[in-house]
Amino acid sequence: MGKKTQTWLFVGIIVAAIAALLFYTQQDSSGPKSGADSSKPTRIPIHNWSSQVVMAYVIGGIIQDMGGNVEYVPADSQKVYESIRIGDVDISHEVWQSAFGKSFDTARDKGGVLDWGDHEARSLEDMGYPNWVAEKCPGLPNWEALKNPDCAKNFVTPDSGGKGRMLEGPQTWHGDLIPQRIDALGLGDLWVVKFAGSADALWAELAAAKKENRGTIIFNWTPNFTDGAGFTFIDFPPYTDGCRPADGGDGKCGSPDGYLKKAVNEKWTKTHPNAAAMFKKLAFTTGQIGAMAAYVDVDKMSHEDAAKTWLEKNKKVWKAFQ
Ligand code: TMO
Repeated sequence: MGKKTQTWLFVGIIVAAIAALLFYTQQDSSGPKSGADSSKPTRIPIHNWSSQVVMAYVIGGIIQDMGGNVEYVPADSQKVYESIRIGDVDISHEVWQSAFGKSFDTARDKGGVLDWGDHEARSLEDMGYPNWVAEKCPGLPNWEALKNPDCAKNFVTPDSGGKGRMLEGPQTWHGDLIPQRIDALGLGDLWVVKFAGSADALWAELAAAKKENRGTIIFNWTPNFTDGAGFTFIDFPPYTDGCRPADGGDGKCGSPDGYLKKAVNEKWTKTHPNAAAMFKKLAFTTGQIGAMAAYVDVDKMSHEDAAKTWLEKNKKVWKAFQ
């Protein structure tokens, strides 16, 4: 073989090798080989309460640990189920029955959204008070204690027009659910419901009421950082299917002992089978979710740092989902 021919043969082999390499890397990124997840990011929604945001980064961290990619998408907590249905968002990791059950059911029934199972934690979302407030309204936690004008007067604030004030969360969570209920139960002459602009405004109200030693009733939920910190939910008449005005009822009912669910876009389960299997297994307890919130609302960590800390301290918990 002449020197020239040898050189050209060598160049030919190199070119073929590069072409083969390019072909295989291309194959890799253009879709899953059998059993592997697509490299397309899993889009995880971010809402406006602490455990949800921390858990978004926790789940993102678990997926990244499996070699997957993630993207965080700020999203409205009601509209997100339709976004998942049409494929703009891939998963939801905190579907709270009381607040979002109806939006979730509507999207699931249209097709494209799957129920991906419940967390171990049960959920409750309702009006309540820090325990030291009980003495300002004898008869609590029974809701009928609120019928007493001597109770309501201890909850008057400058913006309440002489009525007792209840502070609901942001209106995006439940619309007029609580004002409707207060009216339906005949409490409208004594009580007025105001909306907080953010979850932080609820916690600021707890601190301010304590400092001023005045009564306060706020919207709160469990699992949350307030679990075990002396917060009591008011006992309203029990929830029954269909009792809410949005479901055709008279609205004279409290919130359900609810599920805390996960939901997914159906196509994502096919393009990301490994992440989907992990997410189906993933189920957090009340204590685990409360801790995620506490890192932010008590320890004042950023959501990302809270997630990192949680992942570091709970490796056994999340490795078992993979
Ligand atoms: C949905 N939330 C936890 C704020 O009640």
